[in-house]
Amino acid sequence: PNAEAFLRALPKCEHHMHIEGSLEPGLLFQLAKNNGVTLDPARYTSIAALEERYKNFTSLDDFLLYFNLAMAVLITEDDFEALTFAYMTRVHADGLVHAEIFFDPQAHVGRGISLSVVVAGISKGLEKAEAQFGITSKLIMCFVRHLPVESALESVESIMEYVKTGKVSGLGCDSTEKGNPPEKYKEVYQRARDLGMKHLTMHSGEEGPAAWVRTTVEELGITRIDHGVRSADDPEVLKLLVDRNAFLTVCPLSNVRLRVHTDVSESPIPKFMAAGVKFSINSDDPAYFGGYVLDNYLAVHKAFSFSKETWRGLAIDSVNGSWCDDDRKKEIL
Ligand code: ES4
Ligand code: ZN
Repeated sequence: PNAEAFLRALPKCEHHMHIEGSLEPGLLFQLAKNNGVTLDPARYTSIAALEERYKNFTSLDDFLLYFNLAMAVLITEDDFEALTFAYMTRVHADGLVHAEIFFDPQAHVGRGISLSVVVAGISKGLEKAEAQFGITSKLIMCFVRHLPVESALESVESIMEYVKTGKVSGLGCDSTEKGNPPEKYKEVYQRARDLGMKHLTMHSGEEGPAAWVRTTVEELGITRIDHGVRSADDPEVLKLLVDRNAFLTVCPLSNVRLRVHTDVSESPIPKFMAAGVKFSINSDDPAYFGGYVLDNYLAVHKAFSFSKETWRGLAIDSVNGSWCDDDRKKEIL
C-alpha cells in the first residue's frame, strides 16, 4: 500500500500500449451490442469467461487471435474516441503524465474502416484527455508482420498525411514475430525514413532471439526496441544496446501472460540495470494482460523490491526515453 502510493505519485511515461489492447471485455460487449456486431458465441460467452480465457494464453499468436477478433466491434469514430479516452482516464489515475500509443491501421482498414475514422477518433480521445487531465501523448502507427511487406508499405504511405498534420508521430512494427526476422522489413523502415518519418521503433526480441535484436539495431538502425527482453540472453547484445544508447520498452505482465517467462521475477530488468541498458515499464495490452501501467510497476516491485531512489531513477528514464520535446520533459521532471 505504501509502495503503491509512492509509485503512483511518481511522474511516469508509457511507451508501449496498443490502443486496441485496452479494449476491456465490458466495453467490447457493449460496443458489439451498440453496433449490431455478432461475436463468435463459442469464444464470447461472458465477461468473466473471457477474462478467464485471457489468463490462459499459450503464446503471442494465441493472444493475437483474440486481439484481432475483438477489433470487429470498433466501427465508428466515437468508438475509437471512447476506447482512447477510457484508457487515458484509467492511466491518469495511475500517475501517468505522457503516453505513446500504438495502433494497427491495417487491421482496421482491412475490415473496411477508413483510416480517417480511426485517426480522428483516437486523436479526439487524446485531445480530450490532454484538455481534462494534462496528459500529453504521441500516436504511433504499427504495421503488422502477419500481412505481406507490400501491405506494410501501402500502410506507411497512407499514414503520411497524418504525420504531416502532426496527428501521427512515429512508426512501429508488431504482431507475429516467429518466422518474420527483422531484415524482412528493412525496406519498410527505409520508405518511412525517405518520407520523413523521424520516430521509429520495432517489436523485437519478444519471442524472437537476441540475434534479431542485434539485426534490428545494426541493420535497420532502430534504437527503440519494443520488448527486447531476449537481448538478456546475449551479453554482446546488451553491450550493443548500451553502445548505441538504445531504449527498451519492457512489458512485464505481458511477458508472463504470453509465456515469455513464467513469473515477473524472471524478467531481465535487473540484468538491464546492471548492464546499463535504458528501458521503461509498460502495459502492452492492459485489457488482456491483467493490468495497466501502475500494475506493471507494482509487479516489478513485488519481484525485486527496488529502493525509492532506484524507482525515481527508473521513472526519470521513462521520461527521458519519450518522444516528447525537451520543454515537455523539463516540465515533467
Ligand atoms: C502485441 Cl504483446 C504484442 N506483441 C506483438 N504484437 C502485438 N500486438 C498487440 N500486442
Ligand atoms: Zn506490444
